[in-house]
Amino acid sequence: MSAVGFDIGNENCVVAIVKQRGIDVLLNDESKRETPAVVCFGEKQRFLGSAGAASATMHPKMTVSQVKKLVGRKFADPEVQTELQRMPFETCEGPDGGILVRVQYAGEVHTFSPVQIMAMLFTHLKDISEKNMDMPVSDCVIGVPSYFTDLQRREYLNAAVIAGLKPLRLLHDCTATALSYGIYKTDITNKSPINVAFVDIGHCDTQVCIASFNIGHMKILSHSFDCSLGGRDFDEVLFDHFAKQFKEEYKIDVYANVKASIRLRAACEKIKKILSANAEAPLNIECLMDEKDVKGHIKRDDFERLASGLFDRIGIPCRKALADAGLPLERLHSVELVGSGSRIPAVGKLLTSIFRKEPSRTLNASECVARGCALQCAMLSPAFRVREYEVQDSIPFSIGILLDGVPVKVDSNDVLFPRRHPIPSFKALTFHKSGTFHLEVFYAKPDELPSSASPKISCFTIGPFKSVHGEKIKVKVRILINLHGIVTVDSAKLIEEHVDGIIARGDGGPEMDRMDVDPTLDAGSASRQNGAEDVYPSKPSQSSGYDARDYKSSKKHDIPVSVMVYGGMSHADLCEALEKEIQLAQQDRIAEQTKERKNALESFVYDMRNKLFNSYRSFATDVERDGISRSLQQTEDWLYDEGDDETENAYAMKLEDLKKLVDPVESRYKEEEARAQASKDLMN
Ligand code: ATP
Ligand code: K
Ligand code: MG
Repeated sequence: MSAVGFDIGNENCVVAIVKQRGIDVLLNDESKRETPAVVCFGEKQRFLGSAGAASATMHPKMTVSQVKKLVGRKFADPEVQTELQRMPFETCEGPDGGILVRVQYAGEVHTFSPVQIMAMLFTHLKDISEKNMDMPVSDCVIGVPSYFTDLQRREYLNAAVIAGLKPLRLLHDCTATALSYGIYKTDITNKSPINVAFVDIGHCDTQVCIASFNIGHMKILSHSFDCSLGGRDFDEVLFDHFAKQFKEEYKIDVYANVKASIRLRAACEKIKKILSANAEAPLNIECLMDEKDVKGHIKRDDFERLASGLFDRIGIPCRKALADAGLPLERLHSVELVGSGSRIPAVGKLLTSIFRKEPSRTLNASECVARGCALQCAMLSPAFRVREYEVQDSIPFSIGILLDGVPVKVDSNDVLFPRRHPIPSFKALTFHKSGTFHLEVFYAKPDELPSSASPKISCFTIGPFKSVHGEKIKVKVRILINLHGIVTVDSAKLIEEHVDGIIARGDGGPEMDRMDVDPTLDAGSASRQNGAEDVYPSKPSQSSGYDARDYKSSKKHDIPVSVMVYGGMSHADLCEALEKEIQLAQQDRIAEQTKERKNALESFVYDMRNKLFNSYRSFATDVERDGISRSLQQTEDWLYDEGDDETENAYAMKLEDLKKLVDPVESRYKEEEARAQASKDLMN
């Protein structure tokens, strides 16, 4: 068993695993700790991660990146349209209004949904971990932005399933970071918790959370974000600056040229990084477009001035997180800065002015999310024993429920799970119904959502069930916010009872936020009947918190529950995507193996030619040597000609044939070697 954590960034992915003595970040094929989040479609196979990134400038249209931004979104969404305009690959609208990426692959046009592309990245990361650990990997924890909607979380899970992974939890990026900070924090006394702000500036987004650490326990007090502000926006500022400059100076329009744009953007990202360590940076691109070489240069001060609007924006989620947590500044113990986008020095200065504390960089800025995820995976996996440590996260957006179209009110409030409610948690609602009914789950406060997210989440159908003579029956429905932060109905029970005035009560544990709700939750009925709501903290209590009468004379029957997720993948879609991924992965494997076989044949030819005229020389007759030599030459010619693009088997057969020819010579040589060794041994 293994415990793996994945951080899938817009730009970089990181894989961490739990080892006996701590957590390791795994190296990819290029021995790097970060793997580009890129999928490239080649003529015969896909190139994933670093291999994909290597081809980005060569085959921009076949190289898909930043797909994380597209998961669970609609093609017509104006924000998506702006995103897509920046991306060099082709897209179109899917039949369900979703996004489809169109690529030329293996001589045909293929379309893939963002979930499928995401699954390809997962497949690659799974591969990296399996190669490193030399065992199959499926249990994992995956980092997700805190602003991900229910749909985006479900889509992530689908992508993981397509890749053959089993996520034990989707963990908010900042929570993972906070966990990798808190578990090692040993200077906490039980007197008062310490509160820490975590600011993560990535490539496309900025996330902030305030966490409170106690002995053996951490709690997220607030999450906030700007989901369209990250490192790439700083690149864009530089890009605009130089594109304008080049228009005047060289009369070229970089915007109008895809390849030139990609190259200038990449150069700007480099300049930005140089400016993090230097006061100025040069720019030189040969033959950018129209056969013109361009030159430029910029000072850090000028860059900071150009990007001042972006710095102002970073302050907004920081202040919001503080306000939401209800913490005065003096109760903030420290500020931790993570995410590689935060390496711009001015970010530190800005945060110092906001939090009135210089931010610390205690954690590894690019690895902390993956490390926290791996740790959480080990904590959730029965195969590992990790120190008792409770991670209490909270939901980012308020959730409400409609019963057959009418809001279910809790304390005359439309919100069933308010923002910042703990993850996981559940509420049991009691309804009085005579037949199938629908519970519509929605985001109750659309202002809280990222601007283009839909407030519609999902619709649960409870039923069918039978009632005698159309009488209303008591139905108890448990609504769960699961570990992934997804709303589900995890059970619906029909309660047949014969005692009047029954109230089911929850067990008031220390953290219980029990509340009584309007008992007549059946919106269709005017009569008030008895009913109540049980609210449990994350674990339902085993102790007898129920009025004994409750169940004495009641029987419970499970009622079927089905769900329809707005904009989600159907089961059939998922199965089809799974099949497809298996097929593509198989194709990649074949292509890789073929390459290996071809290389093996090629090196055999060179190696044998060399040996034939050196070490094997005296062990072959002239006739043998001529024959072998001729065959080697023929094979070499074949490899450059019609054998350039052959099957794995064809290369293997050729190699076999050559080996057969060389065998007698080789065994004579080896016999002689053995004899020489034996007599040497005898002498000693
Ligand atoms: P996201 O969190 O948005 O999904 P990500 O996790 O892939 O994306 P990170 O790897 O944390 O993002 O950060 C990538 C960003 O950091 C890029 O924009 C990159 O240019 C920027 N970056 C990396 N090194 C530096 C540096 N030395 N100075 C400034 N920016 C840097
Ligand atoms: K990352
Ligand atoms: Mg990140």
